Amino acid sequence: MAETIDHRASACPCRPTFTDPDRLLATARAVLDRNWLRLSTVPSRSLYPHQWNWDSAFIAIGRSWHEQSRAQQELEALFEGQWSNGMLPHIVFDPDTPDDAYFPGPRFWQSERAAGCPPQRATSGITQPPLHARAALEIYQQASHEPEARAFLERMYPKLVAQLEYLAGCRDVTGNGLVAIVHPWESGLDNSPAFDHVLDALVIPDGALPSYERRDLVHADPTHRPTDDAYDRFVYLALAYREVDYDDAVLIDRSPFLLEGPLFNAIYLWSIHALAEIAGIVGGDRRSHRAAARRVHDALLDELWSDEAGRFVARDARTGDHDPSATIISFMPLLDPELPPDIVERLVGLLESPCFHPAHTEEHYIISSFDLDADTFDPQRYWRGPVWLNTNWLVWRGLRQHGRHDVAAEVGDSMAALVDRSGFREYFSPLDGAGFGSDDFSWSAALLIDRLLRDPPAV
Ligand code: 9WN
Repeated sequence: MAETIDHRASACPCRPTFTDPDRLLATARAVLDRNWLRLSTVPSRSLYPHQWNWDSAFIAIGRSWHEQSRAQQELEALFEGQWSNGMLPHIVFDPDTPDDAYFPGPRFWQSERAAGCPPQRATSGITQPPLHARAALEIYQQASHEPEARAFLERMYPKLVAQLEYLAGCRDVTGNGLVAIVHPWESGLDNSPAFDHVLDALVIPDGALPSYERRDLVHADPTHRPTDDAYDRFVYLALAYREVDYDDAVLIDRSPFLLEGPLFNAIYLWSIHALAEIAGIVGGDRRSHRAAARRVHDALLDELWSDEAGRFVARDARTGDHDPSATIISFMPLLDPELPPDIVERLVGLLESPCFHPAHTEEHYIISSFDLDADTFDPQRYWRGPVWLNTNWLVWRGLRQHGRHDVAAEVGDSMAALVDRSGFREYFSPLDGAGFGSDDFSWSAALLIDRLLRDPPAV
């Protein structure tokens, strides 16, 4: 029987602590098993009963440690929904799940209106952060059966190239190398305060919204989810894209929401570097990927780094305005392996400041999704304050990449401590660790597996 280790004994009293990593690991694997649906994993059986884009990349990374074949299958199933222009949809709908199990479902998106949607799969019409090349590479690196993993990479390489070429070709709207998102759902951080300044200015014409029923509120407390007002904006923007049959050229000409953000672009850059490594394994052209990475790196620093604020900021590609709020996206360029050391230091300083580090009370957790000192900080409402395990994991990986293992350890330990306290919830209060949203949430399980196995807690 596995020995129970109490990490509380050795840790500083104000550091997040947890017990029995073996039990956490076993429970995480059981969550992923329960959420496996024939060929892929649902984020949650209740709230999100289909396959989601960046969720699947996180899930595949977690699975890569102990089940190579399901990890590969996860990504291959997702790419069944890829459009012929390379766009990888943010939802690939399960054909056997009723349309009204999730809103907006396939009848809302009408993906068949887009010329390139695969005929056999209904999908949404927008994308999400492109973590998949990184996930594919990590599956290869963890694989117990190398020839099978190499064949998997050979199948995936052209699809991953197409995905990233779509972004470079159709979403680099200002020609600076950065990719713009056209909808808050594309960010993965739907109601983040980072989008307030654009969404608050959005005027929805009378009669432009159909009546619709939110399904999320059947499964979750309304005070923990985006407001109805935010949903109206999400639905209105999705309809505007649908009305032009998901034609990027037309949309980009008209869309009121065009945002170059540090999270989407940092993940894009991390994946371009992964693609260069994959190219080296399967005999592709590494140099073109390295050149693409250099361009995104330069643009991140030139366009999205604010020396004055000491953080990365989102930019409205239409007006050039920068978002004034301090949110979790500020840290994401830590994923850039070439981020200059002085900028890494500034970001570590921000992470340790009162904006993201709750006062040293006995119980507190990092990293909140929004500035703890902001007037509108809300510890319970979705992306407007709670800690999420996926954003912690991205910052944790970024810090480790830059050799900041000291700070990374606190971020990684918060992940385990939150799950130890509240289970595999979707998000958590940074103030007391209470859990919200779905339980049995897949990426919370998958990324905790990666955290515990990549950096095993000291015995
Ligand atoms: C809309 C599935 C997804 C995540 C997103 C998260 C949430 C959907 C929703 O759930 O968004 O895509 O209905 O709220 O914000 O990051 O991919 O887990």
